[in-house]
Amino acid sequence: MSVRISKYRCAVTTILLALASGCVARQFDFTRVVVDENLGGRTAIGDIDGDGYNDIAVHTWSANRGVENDGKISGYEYPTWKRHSILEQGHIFGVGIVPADLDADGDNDVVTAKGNDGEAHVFWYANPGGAATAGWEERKVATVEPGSEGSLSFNLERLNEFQYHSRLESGYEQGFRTILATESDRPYISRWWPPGHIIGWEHTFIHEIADLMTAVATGKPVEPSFYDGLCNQQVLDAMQLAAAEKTWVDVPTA
Ligand SMILES: [Ca+2]
Ligand SMILES: [Ca+2]
Repeated sequence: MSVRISKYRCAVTTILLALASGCVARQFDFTRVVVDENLGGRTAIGDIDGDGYNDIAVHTWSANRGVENDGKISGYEYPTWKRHSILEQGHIFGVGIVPADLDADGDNDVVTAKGNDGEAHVFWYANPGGAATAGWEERKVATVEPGSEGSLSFNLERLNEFQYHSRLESGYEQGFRTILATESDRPYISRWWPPGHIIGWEHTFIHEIADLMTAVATGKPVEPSFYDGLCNQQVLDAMQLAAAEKTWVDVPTA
């Protein structure tokens, strides 16, 4: 048995060495290109002018975290990287920019945020088509309403984090901060790894079953309940109906 293990280890070691040597020997030949040495910001990749090649959209913050009116939204055209202005002057702020064909006309539009730490709005800019060098129409999607005492924000793609903003702090300390919710005094996480180690999507189902079995065993209700699920579905149904009919829709009381 020991001979077999030794041969197996030897074979594995040989394969790993071969892979490692292959990785070391392989060269990636990148050329550094400066797209714009005077303007920077959050970037996104997408075909802006519809020629089949990806361009770069850049979202440049205004001074003083969006307070000043000097932010810009730009498109840099591949392969010349010539800059075209999508918005030349605005209170540009927020976490980034996303190219997407919102109006399904075949051209990528861009979605981004405007505002500052005290107020925020979501806008999309309609691609005029063709070379897309000018004429981007600004269309407002929503105003983000901050809470009177602060705000919480959660992104499902970052399951272990949330964004926290408190208005109770002094003005110069205010702003969203990212909290990694893996300390053991938070619900559920104490059943898993030490602080700083994240859990994933599958763990939510394990706890869902555990909560259900505990509720059955103890006779105590569990939350969220089927009633909470019904309320959630009613909100989603109202959103779909509002989008289809392009009007406000009341959410029924469950
Ligand atoms: Ca392009
Ligand atoms: Ca479009």
